Amino acid sequence: TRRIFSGVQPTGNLTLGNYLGAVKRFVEMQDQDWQTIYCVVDLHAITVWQDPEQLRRATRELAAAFLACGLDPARSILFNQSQVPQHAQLAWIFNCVARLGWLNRMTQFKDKAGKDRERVSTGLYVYPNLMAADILLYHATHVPVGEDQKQHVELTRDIAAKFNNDYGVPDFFPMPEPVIEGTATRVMSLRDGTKKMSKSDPSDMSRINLTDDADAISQKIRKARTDPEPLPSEMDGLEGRAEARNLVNIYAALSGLSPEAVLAEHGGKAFSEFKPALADLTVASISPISAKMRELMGDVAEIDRILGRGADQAAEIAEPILAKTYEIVGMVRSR
Ligand code: AQP
Repeated sequence: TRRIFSGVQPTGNLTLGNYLGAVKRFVEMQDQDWQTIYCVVDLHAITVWQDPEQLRRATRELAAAFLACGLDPARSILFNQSQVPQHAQLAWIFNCVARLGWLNRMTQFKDKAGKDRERVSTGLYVYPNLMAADILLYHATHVPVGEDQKQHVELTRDIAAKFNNDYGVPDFFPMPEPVIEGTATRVMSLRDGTKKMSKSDPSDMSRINLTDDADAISQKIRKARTDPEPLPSEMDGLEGRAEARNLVNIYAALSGLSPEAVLAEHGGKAFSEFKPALADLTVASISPISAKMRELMGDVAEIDRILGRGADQAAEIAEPILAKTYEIVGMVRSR
């Protein structure tokens, strides 16, 4: 079987980027021929400071977002990472497999650490090793992610290959493939077409949150940065126009049309005309999800039950794989 694993950090409001690039696609995959395992990666979240109360809320809210987007706990495993301790256990082994030089090349660390590298947590640095553990703990074969995570999946393959080679177990860990598909693998900031839309961008105007109401969404799209030219009718007319391309891609992803088809329909229009159409489409796509999320958040105990059941199912797969890993490495297991 093809087994999918992917995770999302409970670090605050989910953005349209997380939705289109990740959650929406994850849910679509449960309808195909995959075993799907999705994780709210709370251990990853604390690589940067999280207020404990906020973290608890964000964890449940992210689970609610998955459910609101159509994730079915009968067909997919949904759980939060810290309830399956094998993630942290395998990550330690991988801390001893991955090389410092590999981690030094991770662009996300460079971006997130910024200039003040001496002061970031060591967890932020070894984050990719924990991500490798998340994936390999289930012998997952496919990892749906946005563009920004491609390098981390490649590192996961390097770790798997080195482990298999060092311990002489050629096929123990599979080489997982990143699955980066669709028109919204990299949704950009509404304020700067060269930066990705991100939960942690200091400007709320740069992103659309799944919890934004219709007015906020319309205002953010109206104020989104664009150039003064009308939309082109063909794709090559988007060359060098990052902001215009981004809005077209968002429209395409939300409508299920190709970007070409969006341009065929809207080419020649000024942004003053295209933006309201995009805002209407965004509101129509997002408001049922946020309404459902609010409803689900009214019964936190039920969300916790779903996460707990998911953790039990996940641990059932993970435990034998971790036990085998310990055995391969040479850990004595006497009880
Ligand atoms: N802008 C984006 N476009 C498409 N996909 C995106 N993803 C994130 N941003 C975009 C995808 O969402 C999944 C979950 O991401 P994450 O929460 O684990 O962390 P991230 O990639 O670091 O996302 P953020 O929103 O930028 O969070 P912060 O600000 O906390 O770092 C991943 O599959 C990712 O590719």
